[in-house]
Amino acid sequence: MLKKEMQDALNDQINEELASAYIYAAMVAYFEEINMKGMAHWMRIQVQEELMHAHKLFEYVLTRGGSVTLKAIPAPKTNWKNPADVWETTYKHECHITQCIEKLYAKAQSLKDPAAQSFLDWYLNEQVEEEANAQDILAQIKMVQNAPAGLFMLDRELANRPAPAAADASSEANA
Ligand code: OFO
Repeated sequence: MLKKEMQDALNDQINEELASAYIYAAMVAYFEEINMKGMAHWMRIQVQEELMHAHKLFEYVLTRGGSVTLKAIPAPKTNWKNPADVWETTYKHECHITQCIEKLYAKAQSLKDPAAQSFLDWYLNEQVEEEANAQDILAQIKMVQNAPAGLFMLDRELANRPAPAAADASSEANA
């Protein structure tokens, strides 16, 4: 049985993941508005990833006999200075989520809940990938942001991000 303190912390993380999906959905709209179709595609996949992160937590709380409490999701920011600004926001947001997961893991340790620790291992590993993805794209966009041809090429490259089902299968196979 899940302790209430752990359950509440997991519910907070469900909210963080749904808020992440909302933030990235706002970025999809921004990229579509400025006609960066590849970046919009990348962010659409990211929205699906975040919903999957929320879903895994949701199911875990229920599987452990806990209660899921869904809370309000804050309205996301909806405009940015330029594409680099969006990727900077994305990278910082992923660093914030990593801190949330680390706190959640520390709570599972302090509450002596090894099952929750084991469950959260997946999220710790996922955050390494999430931060690295955002950091790589941010570094690339900083190199090309004043060169339209480079920006065009990067946008085309980001259009190749695979659908989450394929991405998850490979991350689980590598786990
Ligand atoms: Fe982007 O990792 Fe979940 O929130």
